[in-house]
Amino acid sequence: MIHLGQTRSAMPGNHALLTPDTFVRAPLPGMQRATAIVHAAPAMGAAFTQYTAEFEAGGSLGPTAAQRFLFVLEGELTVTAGRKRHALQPGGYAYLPDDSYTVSAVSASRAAVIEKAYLPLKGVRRPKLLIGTEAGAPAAPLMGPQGSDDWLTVHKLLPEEPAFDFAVNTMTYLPGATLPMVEIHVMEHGLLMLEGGGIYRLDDCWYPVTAGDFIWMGPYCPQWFGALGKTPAKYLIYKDWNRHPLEAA
Ligand code: UGY
Ligand code: MN
Repeated sequence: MIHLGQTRSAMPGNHALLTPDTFVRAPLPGMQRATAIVHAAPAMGAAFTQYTAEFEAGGSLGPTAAQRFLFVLEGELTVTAGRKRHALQPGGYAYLPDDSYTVSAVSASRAAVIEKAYLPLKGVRRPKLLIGTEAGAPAAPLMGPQGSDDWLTVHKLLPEEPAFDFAVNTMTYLPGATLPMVEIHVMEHGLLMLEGGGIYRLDDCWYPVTAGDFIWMGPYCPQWFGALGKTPAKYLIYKDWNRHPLEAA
């Protein structure tokens, strides 16, 4: 197919929409039989890195100096810590506080990976290894200015403890559900569309979005979403969290 230079991808400054037709794969240092599509990185102004890791059977991630969050999209991964092994299937996730863990693929797999330098908080201990599943994570309707909205469910994948300096949630919208307000906030977001689609407002642009798309929202980027179609729309969303803006700057 000839694209004639057309794409839905856009990078106007304080946000980015990156669609699969523009993804470029390149291994990160230390990856074995695996490659990465780097969606968000300091080069674009983000204070974190997010990529999709694609593994062959037996493939593995390289080391990182940062804390790491993994969410399995397809296949099966093993997180090894000393003699302990944790199997992660689709919807399974892991928070790895440091580099003492290896991540390898049992079969051909894909995972969303988020990496961020840890911001310590005085008097608070760093978080430990955490393994979970989306289905087992606490779920609640989103609270908006008019109260809660049962059409929009949030699964909080990380505990709401000050030790964590970021949050990762899934948000599931029934068809027709919307964010209850245009949000403008200091936190940035990395967002991977997992299912369905709709319209995302980012700053003063309205974009059609669908499963597989990635969105980065910089601090204070106006944002709103409405789900379209006959099936729910779901996304995985990262935000920096629990830290004073003066510390994070
Ligand atoms: O957590 C959030 O800020 C979330 N409600 N933002 C979003 O979905 N764009
Ligand atoms: Mn938001």
